[in-house]
Amino acid sequence: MKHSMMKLASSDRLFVLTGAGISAESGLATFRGSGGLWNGHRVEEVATLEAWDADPELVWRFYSMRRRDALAVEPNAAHIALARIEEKLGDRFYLCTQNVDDLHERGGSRRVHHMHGSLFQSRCVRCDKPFADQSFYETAAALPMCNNCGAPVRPHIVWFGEIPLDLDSIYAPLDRATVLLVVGTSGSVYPAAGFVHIARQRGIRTVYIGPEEPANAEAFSEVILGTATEVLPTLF
Ligand code: BJW
Ligand code: ZN
Repeated sequence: MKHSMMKLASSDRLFVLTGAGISAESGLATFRGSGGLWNGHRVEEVATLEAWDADPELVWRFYSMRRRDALAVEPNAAHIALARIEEKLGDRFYLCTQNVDDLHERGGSRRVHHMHGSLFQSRCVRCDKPFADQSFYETAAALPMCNNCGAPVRPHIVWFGEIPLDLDSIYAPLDRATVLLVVGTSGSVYPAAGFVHIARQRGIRTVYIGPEEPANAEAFSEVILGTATEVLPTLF
């Protein structure tokens, strides 16, 4: 379906799911497709517990690079548009992102659920409590250890095979939403890729925005082909 104006009723509740595509126009690489490689590694090779166990230095170099990249870019018009919609809708708006960057927050969003973790937090593998961390760990000698117990500190990121953060707090607003808006995600990583199926079963409007059809396109009631910054500021 081609571009259609999104109209919300005052009683609507909007659930927004974003993916790497919303940060693409800020200059951050997406995971899949062109530019989706890092030093010849696929994301599946650096974003797993197996990778961490085998080579924590490689994993920390990857996430240190991701921190550097995120620190060097700015939120774009799509992040800012979502912050404006939150301002208008208040608690009838819920933002869930798969992204670990902080561009939604820097774009003005107040409440953001980072289901796959946060780039600027780390946690001790034993104490398990996340803490703010903007450091780079790029050599074996520099790998961080817990001040408390001496165990290794890892990125506060949800890797393949790990359970996304606080899923219960996602499903409640998803079950109450009257519109699901999904932006810039390939629809290939679960459980996020299944949110549209849950919404569709309840018969609500499900809208996708991105330059190409996602893997789960057939589940959406509307697919708007365009980039996040082209389309999001024109909605509502
Ligand atoms: C633009 C644009 C522009 C470009 N504007 N758009 C078989 C079947 C089903 C499931 C599984 C399975 N085998 C394994 C699983 C489970 C697995 C999974 O889904 N694997 C698939 C690969 C098959 N999932 C998990 O392991 C998850 N955990 C889990 O399932 O636990 C079990 C459980 C769950 C629930 C209940 C009970 C039990 C955990 C997944 C963790 C994902 N982690 C990563 C890396 C860590 C974060 C990081 O380092 O940043 O998260 S993987 C990576 O993919 C990252 C992303 O958040 C995630 C999604 O990627 P995204 O955002 O979709 O990016 P791309 O690159 O794929 O797409 C970009 C899109 O943008 C494209 O479509 C472009 O067109 C578009 N675009 N420019 C708008 N300007
Ligand atoms: Zn510890």
